[in-house]
Amino acid sequence: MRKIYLIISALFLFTANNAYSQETNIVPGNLLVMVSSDSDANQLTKELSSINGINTNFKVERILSNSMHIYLMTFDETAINSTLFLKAVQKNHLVKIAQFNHTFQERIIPNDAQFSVMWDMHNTGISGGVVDADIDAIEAWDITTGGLTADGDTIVVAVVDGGFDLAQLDLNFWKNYQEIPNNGFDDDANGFIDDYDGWNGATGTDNFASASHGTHVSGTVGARGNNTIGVTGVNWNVKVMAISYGSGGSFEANVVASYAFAMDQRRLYNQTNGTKGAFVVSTNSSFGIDLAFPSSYPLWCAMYDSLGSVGILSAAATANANYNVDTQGDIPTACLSDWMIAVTNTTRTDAKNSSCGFGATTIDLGAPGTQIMSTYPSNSYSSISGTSMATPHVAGAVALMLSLPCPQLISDYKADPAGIALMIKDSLLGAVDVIPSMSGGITVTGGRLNLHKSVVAMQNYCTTVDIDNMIASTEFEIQNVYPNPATNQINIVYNSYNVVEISLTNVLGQEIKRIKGDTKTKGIQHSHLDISNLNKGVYFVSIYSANKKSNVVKVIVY
Ligand SMILES: [Ca+2]
Ligand SMILES: [Ca+2]
Ligand SMILES: [Ca+2]
Ligand SMILES: [Ca+2]
Repeated sequence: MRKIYLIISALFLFTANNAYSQETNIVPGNLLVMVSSDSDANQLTKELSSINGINTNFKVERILSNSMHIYLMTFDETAINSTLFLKAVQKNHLVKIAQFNHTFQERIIPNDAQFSVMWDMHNTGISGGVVDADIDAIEAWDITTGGLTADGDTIVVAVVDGGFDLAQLDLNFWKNYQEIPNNGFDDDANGFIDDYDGWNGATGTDNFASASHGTHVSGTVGARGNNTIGVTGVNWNVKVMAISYGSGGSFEANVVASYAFAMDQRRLYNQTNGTKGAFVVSTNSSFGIDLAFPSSYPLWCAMYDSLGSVGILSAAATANANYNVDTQGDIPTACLSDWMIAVTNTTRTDAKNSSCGFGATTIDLGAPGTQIMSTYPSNSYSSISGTSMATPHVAGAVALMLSLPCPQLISDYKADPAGIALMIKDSLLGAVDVIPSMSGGITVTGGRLNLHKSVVAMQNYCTTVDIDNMIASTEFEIQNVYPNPATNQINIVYNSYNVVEISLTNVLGQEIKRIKGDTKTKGIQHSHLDISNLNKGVYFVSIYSANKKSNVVKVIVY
């Protein structure tokens, strides 16, 4: 029995450390605490001078604001787990707000030579632009600039396009190191012979024409950031998997073959726990057919569900013509797949480009796509326009969101690739900046991509995981939420003898629902919450009584 208890304790501690592990800038033994009145600070140190018999050495270090009753307080971080202690302080009745003390640096602008004209990332008003009509990339890069996942996976975006200049020095292409190139043999037994540099769905080789369009799109997703040369990708350190549907105009058959390569690589990665294949998290598609309807393209549209089933989202460019895709059609952006994100084109003034598609039910959001500076063949750079240029901002954003050092996010994604992919999409769409040019029937969200808010939504996912259970509390606590994942209704089991309210929030911290709980007698209570009208994604349940808040439990709605 004792052995089991020890194992459970170890698991809880592991979770506790994970929950804040993405915060590398915590000052050890420091807390910032806001209390209700001045006398409360000393009272607080008395009440929490020991926890479970451990001497915390909790002290007031100095007053930070007299008028707001905010204190810098210290504790012995060698004696008690910092996360546990913070939770205990947060739960104390005298405390309004408590948090860790953090170090910070000056915000860094990347040193890439062309960055000053990259209004899409950071709009300073250059060339008639509007200040901050951008994706807030600088702010996002304060949190993460890319790199491996928390579990050490190399993150890959599959760019399906005509051709690529694989030798562009500012680009960072995926290679299949399990495959020996040009020996006529499928060395890694993944079903593709000599697929070393990527895949050409038209020729069945890994040879590509060097084309400006695919080279430009690849740079927006993931040009090497802060390397002094050229441009800065949305993600500074991500692998671009080059996939070609053939040069120039092509055939739908080649599109299907191209997507199948990305899907097979990710499926193999999932099946082999990362020893083979590739961790493709998004495709990018900057091509399509104007004024076409999904009914004639069932296989093409079905590819997005197939990609989604293994955990891959697909960012797709809508038409470069000003018409309503809802009624007049477009392939692929009228396809109905939940895993496809349809993108239209905004300008440096946050206007809608005058030549791009729209649709209140089909086109999810806008992203910068007008006069976008990115990589060109032969180590050159060029500014061009189109929905093609908007879409890779979204594909790069998905990859950046997954680069957060958040073990919980990655383990959840690996356990449920399709479900967490949808959560990531919902988080990105929920994080847009709502702007007039994208509202009023133009897009589903009414907004333009915001990279910073998208990354913050993922951080919220990480930090809101349930760690409160570790503090022994028999008075006021959610004990179970079931079923989980859920689709129509959740049942909440909690312990309280006061009238409570049950609150449901999304990953952005916005409250979606609040209902009165069924509290009759002291002890265990059961309440139901209707969730049938919610979007798929991740939500958090907590209960309130007067000013007390319970632990938080994560629920997946599918
Ligand atoms: Ca900005
Ligand atoms: Ca192979
Ligand atoms: Ca080979
Ligand atoms: Ca660069």
